[in-house]
Amino acid sequence: MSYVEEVYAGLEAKHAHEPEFLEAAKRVLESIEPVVAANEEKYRSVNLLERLVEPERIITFRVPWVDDAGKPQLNLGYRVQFNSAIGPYKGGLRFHPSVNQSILKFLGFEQIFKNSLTGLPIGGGKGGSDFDPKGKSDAEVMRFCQSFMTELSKYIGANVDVPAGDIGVGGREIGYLYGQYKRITNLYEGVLTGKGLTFGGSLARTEATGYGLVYITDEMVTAAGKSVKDKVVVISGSGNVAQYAAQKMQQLGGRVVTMSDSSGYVYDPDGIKLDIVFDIKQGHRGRISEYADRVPAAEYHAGEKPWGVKCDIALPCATQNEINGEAARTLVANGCWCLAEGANMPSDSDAIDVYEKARVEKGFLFMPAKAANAGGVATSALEMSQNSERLSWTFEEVDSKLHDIMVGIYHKAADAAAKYGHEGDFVVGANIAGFEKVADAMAAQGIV
Ligand code: NDP
Ligand code: 2IT
Repeated sequence: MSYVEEVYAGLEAKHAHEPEFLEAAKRVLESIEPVVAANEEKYRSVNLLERLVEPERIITFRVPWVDDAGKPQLNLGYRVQFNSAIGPYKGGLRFHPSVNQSILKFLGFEQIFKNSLTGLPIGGGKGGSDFDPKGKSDAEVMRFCQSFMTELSKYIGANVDVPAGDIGVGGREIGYLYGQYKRITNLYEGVLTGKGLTFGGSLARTEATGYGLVYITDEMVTAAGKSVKDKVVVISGSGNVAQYAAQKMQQLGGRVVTMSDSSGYVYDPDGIKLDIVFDIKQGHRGRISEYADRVPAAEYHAGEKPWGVKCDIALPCATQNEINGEAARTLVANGCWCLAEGANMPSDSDAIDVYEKARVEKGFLFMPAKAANAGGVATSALEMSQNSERLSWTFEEVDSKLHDIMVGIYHKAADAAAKYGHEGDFVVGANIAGFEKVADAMAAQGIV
């Protein structure tokens, strides 16, 4: 057994009940095999891989709160502080009924390499709760956030751990969480990112993940001698990432024809009208089905995902495992030649095997999440910099840095893949490029 296989076998035995985490760990460990083989003695001597796959700390706590009817409610809260070798823990908070330790460990593990790829000094973490903000009043969301932060505040800080948004956590939730942190600690510090612009938030953070996804997609497509202009683009999700991916894609001339939520997807052959999506989702937290009620040319497909729609480019921007092998085969058979992941781990292992086969056979372009959606956390790190120097940069300044970071990530992934004999395989390239910096820092800091 190779060192990588040994470590994975140990992980599987210890954490058999954590399928999402095992899936993410397996993919990374397989990818970094060539680097590990070249440095085996060095890594083994400090137990590097065994330490890499275990979080430094997991904090779990109960979150009691009272609903509008005066009834007591209880949720679970978590923070996975996975790896602080290259900087303070950094990563989002997810509020969704599906949240459990396996999902947060997979997200925290991916975050280590994603954050490393940005080139900025941020470690990996993730947190959240099985609380569902959907259908709750603002007052209920506020009371929940206050209770959640009352406990979380003991473990975070501007130089310790800096959470941000993710599914179910947007500007409203970050505002309530920040207010409670400040009230409890009496500190006005950049302890959360994605803050409102009037209290330390960064311009372009709202747009950053979606814009960054399109910047790296554009770079990859251009490097392959093609263009996104006039191409048909299928997007899943209609939340923060999906909305701004759609906006930037339209600005570059792509024709976005679908968006979705967990109830179904809409198809608009004339191109999605984003002012309507913004009104539905940002204006009144409505369902995407409303789009078809308002746009006569659009169709609504209840209970379905958009992967059967013919397209050139697919940008999954909803959640993990939303594309399986069958959906991936349908996409490729229908002529899709490029897929970049806005969501974290939206493609399951079978789907990734389909992309890899299509890459080898016909140059299919695939950019995995940890590279493709790194623009959000990169801009969070830019928000931390602005908070530290107590200054605010212009939209253009932040957007231009974001663009440079995404172009840089494309080249890091492409170069690392080529260096280890996997030219064009950005899964291997992103994992290796992300891993090398973290491994160096861990080895240098001793067995801690
Ligand atoms: P939002 O909460 O703003 O939007 C999530 C979207 O995905 C909604 O349309 C939601 O539909 C849909 N969705 C969520 N869960 C499911 C599900 N189980 N099945 C089908 N659809 C689902 O979240 P974000 O846009 O912020 O996040 C989307 C993805 O991007 C996540 O994977 C997240 O981890 C990733 N990401 C986010 C970053 C950020 O900066 N926000 C940064 C990097 C990655 P519904 O409303 O019906 O639930
Ligand atoms: O998955 C992610 O990278 C995020 N949800 C953003 C994390 C952050 O700290 O901005």
